[in-house]
Amino acid sequence: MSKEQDQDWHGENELAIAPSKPELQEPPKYRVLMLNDDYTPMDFVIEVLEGLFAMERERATRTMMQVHTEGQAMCGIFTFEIAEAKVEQANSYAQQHGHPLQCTMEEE
Ligand code: TYC
Repeated sequence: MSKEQDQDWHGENELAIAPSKPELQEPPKYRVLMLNDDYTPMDFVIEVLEGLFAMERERATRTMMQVHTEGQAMCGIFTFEIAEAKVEQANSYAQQHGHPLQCTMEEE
């Protein structure tokens, strides 16, 4: 028991108040971002957004165009482990196909 919790308990003959249950914290969330480059074909980017980020063709196309014109766009929000896995899968899939496409992640 921590010092703070212990101080909630009083000696005999005093009202004893049980320490409240520690509240569960939401796990932190991470944004996966896709970055622009000059070489990855647009169709390949759309394929990655559909296959790895479960986007419909229309949304994948809009997201790809946002990356192309603004430099980056968000692909999704995930827990740390899922975001890390998506970034790794996107980057290695692009590398296997000889494209410089890069995803990165940041805390929300
Ligand atoms: N800029 C690339 C091109 O003109 C297309 C592109 C879009 C590349 C999005 C990467 O994440 C990206 N072929």
